[in-house]
Amino acid sequence: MTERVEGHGGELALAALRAHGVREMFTLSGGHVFPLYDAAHRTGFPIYDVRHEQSAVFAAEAVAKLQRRPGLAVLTAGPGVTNGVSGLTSAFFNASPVLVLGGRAPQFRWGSGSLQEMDHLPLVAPVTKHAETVFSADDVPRAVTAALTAALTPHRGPAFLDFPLEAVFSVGDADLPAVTPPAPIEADPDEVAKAAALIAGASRPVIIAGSDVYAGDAVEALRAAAESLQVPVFTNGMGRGALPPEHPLAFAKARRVALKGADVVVVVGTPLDFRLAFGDFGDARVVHVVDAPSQRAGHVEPAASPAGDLRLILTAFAGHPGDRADHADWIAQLRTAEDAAKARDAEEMAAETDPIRPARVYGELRKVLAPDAITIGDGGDFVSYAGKYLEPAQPGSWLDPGPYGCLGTGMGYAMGARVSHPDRQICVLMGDGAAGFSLMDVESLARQRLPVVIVVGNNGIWGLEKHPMRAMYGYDVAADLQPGLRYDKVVEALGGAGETVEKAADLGPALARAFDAGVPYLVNVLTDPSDAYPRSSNLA
Ligand SMILES: Cc1ncc(C[n+]2csc(CCOP(=O)(O)OP(=O)(O)O)c2C)c(N)n1
Ligand SMILES: [Mg+2]
Repeated sequence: MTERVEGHGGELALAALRAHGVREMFTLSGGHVFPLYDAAHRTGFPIYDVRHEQSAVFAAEAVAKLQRRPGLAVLTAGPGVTNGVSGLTSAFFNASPVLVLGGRAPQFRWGSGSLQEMDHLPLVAPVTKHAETVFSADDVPRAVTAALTAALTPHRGPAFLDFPLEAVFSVGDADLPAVTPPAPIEADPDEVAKAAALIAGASRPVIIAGSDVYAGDAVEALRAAAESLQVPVFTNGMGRGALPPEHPLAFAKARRVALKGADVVVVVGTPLDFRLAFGDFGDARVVHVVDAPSQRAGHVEPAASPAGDLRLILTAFAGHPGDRADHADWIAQLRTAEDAAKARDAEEMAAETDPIRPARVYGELRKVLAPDAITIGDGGDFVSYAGKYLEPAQPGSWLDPGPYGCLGTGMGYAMGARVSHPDRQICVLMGDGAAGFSLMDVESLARQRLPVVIVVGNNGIWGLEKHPMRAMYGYDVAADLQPGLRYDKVVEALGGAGETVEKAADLGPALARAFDAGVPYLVNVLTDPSDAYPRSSNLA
């Protein structure tokens, strides 16, 4: 039965949003979107506001990533929307179902030079799955439903609507469209069987599982497939923690050995991009499992590439009816490499150096992080180390910016994470450079009583740029920041608290205070600027 709704454009939008399970909005004030606030305010729909629109979109993205439901940002016309474009683009790269609702200058005098008059669609269309201007209030529920359906349909991604002033302020009525979850895409069964046979028959197979495994609620199916076919599993993005670290098939450190030795590499739910050597694993054959045909890589010729609902595909892998080659020696070989790397890491994480090296920060952090803690990385080298030394114990508890690599996600992701999980530890790992993009939003967190812990790896430089530039040119420019800057004092001034740590022995107590503080708390760790994360390609 369809429900009839009436009211102004804001009320009509909210009715459709609620029907899809949207439970809050992130925004920065602007008159063009007042009706959306009015509808929210009068019905107790939570509004969280920020100091820069990028944080609103990143917060919405964190909700979408963590909770696997749509996240909503409401941005005012013109500059509000343009400030949100990097967030939208990140959501597009990450396949996050984010909806941005934008204000828009009035249609009836379009072209006369109204305040903030610009056509947003050409800007956002390339980075959204659905972008539309909604010209009448009556049309709002249909448009919201269409946008959210597009966002939630694999391959997922952001959607954008804008409302001309007179459309959102005027009153209309409409039927609330029924909410129908997207039907699972069924992969070609022959392709699935071919892939399963390749993996089962391989001598040295490896699985690399990425964000879409979590987004597609296929974590259990991944585990079943890995166990049934006895394949070691590596993860990236939101896939991290998909197998608990103590699982006999869970690997993290032996990746290089695994990819060098593998004869079949199975990449599930993540693109064959720069993070995975563009899908070039030497002589190994590649199986690319994707959640929609659009995600098949055009630059690689995989041996098989089933495209469809990941849960169904992985479940079919688990039920592969044929024989399985014995992988015990291969798994044991990787376990040896994994254990050796872990022992090296443990030494680095305990090292007593002056100045502190990033590894030690993570060594201390591991002692205080709960298994369900949510860790967020925003920065260069400091975050690469976080990826190396932190082992998420649960899927959906690690937020990195994804392949778009946009600095500035920190406080927005933190806000979305805190709103999603009021009772879990939220810890942002930030470079001092990255801090400059979003630290002002500590004010938003403090004012709205959203405590989080921020650990800054303060090396006084844009490390991930300075070191490579020196290596390339023998000098560097535009890569220095003020050494020893008191980012903790900034947070204090904004309503939080914090402290600076210079000695490794002081890290543990400082982190303990941070997680007990009940306000945004920044631990400003002065780290060794000469320390550079070892990487083969340094362009970022
Ligand atoms: C919005 C944006 N601007 C610039 C870059 C390029 N970039 C990548 S890493 C990096 C340095 C980050 O420095 P910092 O946050 O201090 O971390 P560090 O490498 O020093 O640990 C820069 C500038 C980017 N990825 N995103
Ligand atoms: Mg730095």
